[in-house]
Amino acid sequence: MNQKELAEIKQAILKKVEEFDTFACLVSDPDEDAIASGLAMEEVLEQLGKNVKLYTSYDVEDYSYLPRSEKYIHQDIASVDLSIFECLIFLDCASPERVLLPHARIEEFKLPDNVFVINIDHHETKEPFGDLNYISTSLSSSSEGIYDIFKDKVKLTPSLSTNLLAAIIGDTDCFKHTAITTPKTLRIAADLIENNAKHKLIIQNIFYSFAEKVVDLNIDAIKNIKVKQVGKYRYAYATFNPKKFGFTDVTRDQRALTQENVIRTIKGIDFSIVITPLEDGIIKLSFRSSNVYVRPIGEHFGGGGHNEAAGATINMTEKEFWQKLEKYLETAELPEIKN
Ligand SMILES: [Mn+2]
Repeated sequence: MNQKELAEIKQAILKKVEEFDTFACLVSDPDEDAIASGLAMEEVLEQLGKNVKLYTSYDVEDYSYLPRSEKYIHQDIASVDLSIFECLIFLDCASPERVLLPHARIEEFKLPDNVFVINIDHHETKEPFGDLNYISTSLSSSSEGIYDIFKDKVKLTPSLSTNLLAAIIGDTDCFKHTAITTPKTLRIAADLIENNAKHKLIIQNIFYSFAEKVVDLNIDAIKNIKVKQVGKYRYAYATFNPKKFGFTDVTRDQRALTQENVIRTIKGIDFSIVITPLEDGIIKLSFRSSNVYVRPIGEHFGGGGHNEAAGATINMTEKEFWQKLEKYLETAELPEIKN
């Protein structure tokens, strides 16, 4: 979407938000952007005098440092009656089933009729699912979308500023993802810090607060990193074993030590892959670019995301996945990253 379209959608969203009274905010599976954007959106609506409920299908205990984190209702969204709300606001979701638990994502998630859907996101999407979609891949985060739309309508309280900034720092990996860290993103961050966002609290909690068990989980994955060449592409990969360490799943933040700080640093690779086998034969895939875009790989496995960070949830064995990947890479043409 271009700037003119976004400006029009912004006005349309503001009008609809004014019109409705009851809202549910729904967020993607946990990362700083999803969780903190949900909290920011909830506060925006509360400041505007609306009735709002904020849901997550996941345990978000790791995000309890975020202001107002107690606002989350932890309930499997597949079991929430969404038809009682006038308006649903989806945050950070490339598709509606992103709000569900991984095993429920394989099937389509049907939204109730007669409920208005607003979608604020920054993932590449072929067919946006909302009635109004504020989506741009040039946004650092969904949080930046909330800031764009509502900044002039609400007060940037310390809690709102902190949540908006946590989401931006999370998704840019502290401004290291150059493709999404624009001058505008940096200006917004400056504005949020000027408005008393708790910068140190955010940095401490995102980057320097891993539980020992999470470090052990990462050490295990790091020990198994391998590098392989298939066709034109050289990639590094690792497998997480959540079960071995008493986890049922591994969040993006929990994977970060391996994914952002070790595997991605290997010189001469085009991209990296981290896989996480879950229960019931489900595997979560996560791809990160070094030299080529990985979104096409995510899409090949039924997922998607960003050009430089993509993922998918699949129902196949590890062996089947690696075979299918190699077959794909033998003839794949992945665009090079130019910036
Ligand atoms: Mn995001």
